[in-house]
Amino acid sequence: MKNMRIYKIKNLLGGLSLVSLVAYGSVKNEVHPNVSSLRTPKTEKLLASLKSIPSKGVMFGHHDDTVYGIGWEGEAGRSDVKSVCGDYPAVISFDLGNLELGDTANLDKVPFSRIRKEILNQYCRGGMVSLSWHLRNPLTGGDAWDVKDTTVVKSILPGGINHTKFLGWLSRVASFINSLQTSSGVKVPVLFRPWHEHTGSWFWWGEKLCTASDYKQLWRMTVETLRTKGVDNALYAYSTGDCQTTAQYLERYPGDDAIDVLGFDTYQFDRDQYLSTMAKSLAVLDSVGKAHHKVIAITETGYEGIKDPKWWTETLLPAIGNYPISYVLVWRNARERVTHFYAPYPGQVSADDFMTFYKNPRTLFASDVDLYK
Ligand code: BMA
Repeated sequence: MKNMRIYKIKNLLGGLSLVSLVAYGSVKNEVHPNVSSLRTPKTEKLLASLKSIPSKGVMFGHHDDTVYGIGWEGEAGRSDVKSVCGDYPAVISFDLGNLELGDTANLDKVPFSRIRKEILNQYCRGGMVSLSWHLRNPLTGGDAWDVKDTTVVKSILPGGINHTKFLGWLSRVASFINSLQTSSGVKVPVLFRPWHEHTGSWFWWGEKLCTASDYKQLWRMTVETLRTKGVDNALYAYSTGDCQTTAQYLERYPGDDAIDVLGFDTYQFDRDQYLSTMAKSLAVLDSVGKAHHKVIAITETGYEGIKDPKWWTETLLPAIGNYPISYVLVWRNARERVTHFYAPYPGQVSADDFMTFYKNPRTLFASDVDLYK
């Protein structure tokens, strides 16, 4: 039922499972041996809420939802999803790409000041924000998709020629996440999802671009550095591309002490292929999630241009089935690339079906959740 608020009554400070993160480099370090100092109470509440969400339903998410859409940009309060169903997504994601350079806007030309404001707005709605990071290539100066050189990850690890430079990049990320505060000084929790789709080889941190050990070290260095810089309002998501087996899923997993949410990214190109990939990937994700006691999510998905009028109820919902995923997030409605959209807008062929999807008691939007109470 829509507009049903979800209240959390758990003792959210109990049962912390996080242990201190061990070394990422050659020297063993222990960061914050006192686990309760790693995350703020609100961040712990978010994690507890994410764990309990699957008993209520699946949160719907959309990338860049409130910053632009089809035929508009930057209007306060606007959202293509809201224009269609009257409610905001329960999860909104934004990208930090180019923040590392000290730029004022991200790689998709969204000002970071606006992103900060929208993160606060989503927090006030009781919803969640996830942050991806399509960062530049620190060795070549190219973008995240510059995969010409296979030594990039090595170059930013301890001892590498770009290690110091990369720590500076992480400092900017830390400052941004630390700056997410309400007017009363409460730090706003976010789900940070860097180094995604690493089972493919289209980003410089991808499978064929670094060893499993280097990739794990990259993750641990990232989490440990952010924690050292005072980031206590982040949860961390590990998201592969499609995955066929548990072994493949876990090959580069940095460890339970570094990760809070497990997910994967997969898109529809062909419907049959999508349904079978979703079935395999969800079965793997579900079993790894249970074995590692982690929240699971479909961290990115969608059908570019949503050419199927019934995609939401006849493809996406059946694909998710009864798996206990906390959220499913579709990618952005680009205002600068005509067919590059993944959520409906008024008049789009799947808009009516999206309303049916919205009304389904299992789908949760912003007004259905209150993740920090
Ligand atoms: C990709 C596309 C790009 C975009 C990038 C980062 O999937 O949407 O146009 O720049 O994500 O948001």
